[in-house]
Amino acid sequence: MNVLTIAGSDPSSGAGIQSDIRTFSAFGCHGFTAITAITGQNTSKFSRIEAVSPKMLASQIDSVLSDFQIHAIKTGVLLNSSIIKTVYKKIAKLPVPIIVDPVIKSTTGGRLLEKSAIGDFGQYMIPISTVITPNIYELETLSGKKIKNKTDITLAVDKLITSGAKNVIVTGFDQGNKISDMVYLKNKRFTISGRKITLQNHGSGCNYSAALAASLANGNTISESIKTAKKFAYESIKNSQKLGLGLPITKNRLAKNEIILKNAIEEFAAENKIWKHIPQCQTNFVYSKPKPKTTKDILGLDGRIVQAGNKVIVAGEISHGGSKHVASAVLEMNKKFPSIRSGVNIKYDEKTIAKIKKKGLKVSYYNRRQEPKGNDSSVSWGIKTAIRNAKSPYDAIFHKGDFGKEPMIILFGTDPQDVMRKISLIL
Ligand code: PXL
Repeated sequence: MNVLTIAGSDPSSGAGIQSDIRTFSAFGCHGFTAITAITGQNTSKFSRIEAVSPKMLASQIDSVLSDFQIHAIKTGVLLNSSIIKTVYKKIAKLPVPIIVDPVIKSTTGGRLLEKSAIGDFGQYMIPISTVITPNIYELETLSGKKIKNKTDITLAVDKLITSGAKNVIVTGFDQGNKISDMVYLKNKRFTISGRKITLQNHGSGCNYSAALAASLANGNTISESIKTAKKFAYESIKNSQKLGLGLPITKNRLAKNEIILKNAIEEFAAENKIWKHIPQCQTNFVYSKPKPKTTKDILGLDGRIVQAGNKVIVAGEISHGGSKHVASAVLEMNKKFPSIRSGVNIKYDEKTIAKIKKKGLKVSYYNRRQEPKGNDSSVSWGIKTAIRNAKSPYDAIFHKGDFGKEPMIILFGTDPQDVMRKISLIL
């Protein structure tokens, strides 16, 4: 599919059109560009920005639109009123999704939208957006409302909706150790929370909005594209590289499943006091490809996450078929609920179960004493028994052991990040 980005040039290639092209490629899309402004910047210093002439911008957009069918458009830096009006004239009537990333300032402090243009941005760009993706600062600027809490966010978003916004995603609402995107779609509102990465970086905002545009161009729904874009931006930050002297540059890549699992295992091992939750038979963390047939289709550690005093050690490598026990549990869960592809086992403790319930997670259990004799896989039988009457997937399943069998909890999720989100809820 074909995606057009109308945005600024960043010679350090961390943000702007250079980054957008890489993101579009990662989604198998061809990226087209119309440059609105040229910046002089690197990973530590923003030196200069100059807009191109409105005529030059119009010529670029015309050149692309007269030759190619475009399936989605993303806008980034628009700098001033004449650029905004030119973009509006050229794209307002096109029947394609328009993702508006209302960038105002760069992480390194450069001004990307002049103060005098904020009114026109609201008047022209907000009504033509299919989705607009402000961060908290951008939402405050566009709505004219100070934001201190969730209620303020909703009030500010409602103001953008009154100005013509259809779907609004407020990115990066910081709540201590988690960070949330608050999603306000035409027909539903929800929050996606994830674990905060402390790493500052150059390019993550561009990655998110470009991934959203590419996923929409590929024919996915807004809800699906939001999930994909979040995952993409998260992994791009996790795998960012310090190429220059300043901020790391994001990776713009759909991470391979091995890397997604490796990152989650590292996070798991770094959790405060996680050693208290490692059972005697140790821990494994697994991630399956879609529609697994056997445990060989599921990635896991061929060693274990091992408790060593007040620490844990990650032993072994990630490989297909590396786990038997947790992988069999995920395999069984996935047969009934195909969205569930990841899991981790932790030590059974009544307090942990109480916390799981208190956080609103869905939990079930099975009784190993009822296991039929001569059964091939205890855990497969157990999970099958525990979910027999389930209409939706469980977040956790436990058993209380049997003679010589250690009790255990297995946490499940759609992917390793989803499992880690649940881990941080209950620790
Ligand atoms: O990340 C926002 C952004 C977008 N586009 C360009 C930029 C920046 C931040 O520096 O330079 C061109």
